Amino acid sequence: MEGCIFCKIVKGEIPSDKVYEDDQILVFRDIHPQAPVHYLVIPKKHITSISEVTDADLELVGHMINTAVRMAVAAGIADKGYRLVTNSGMEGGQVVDHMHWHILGGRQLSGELG
Ligand code: DGP
Repeated sequence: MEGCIFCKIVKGEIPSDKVYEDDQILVFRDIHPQAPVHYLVIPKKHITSISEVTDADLELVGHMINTAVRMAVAAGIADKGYRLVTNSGMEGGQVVDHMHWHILGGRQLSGELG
């Protein structure tokens, strides 16, 4: 989508520190990490937020979650525990309007996003 930062990352117009990529999704390091491991999982297709997901996207969302779990294992944070969270809308704390799942771990998390 025009003007979307994460669509620009998908297209390679903005650089990112990629951790995983396939034809449907991209995983990269958050630019402002809130934990020792802080990755973002995004669909290549522009979906504004989890609230905009349709039945046609359910397989894609499942693939994102499944990949996030695999990334947590690969990052070595799965045994001690981690958080997988997506913010939706202004009061949900969503700043970038392209659906993304945060993978956070590597320290004790508490509170809201920890
Ligand atoms: P949220 O508040 O859930 O919309 O989180 C947006 C996250 O995106 C925030 O943790 C910072 C991250 N972010 C914003 N712009 C960029 C960028 O250009 N590159 C990377 N790697 N992360 C970004």
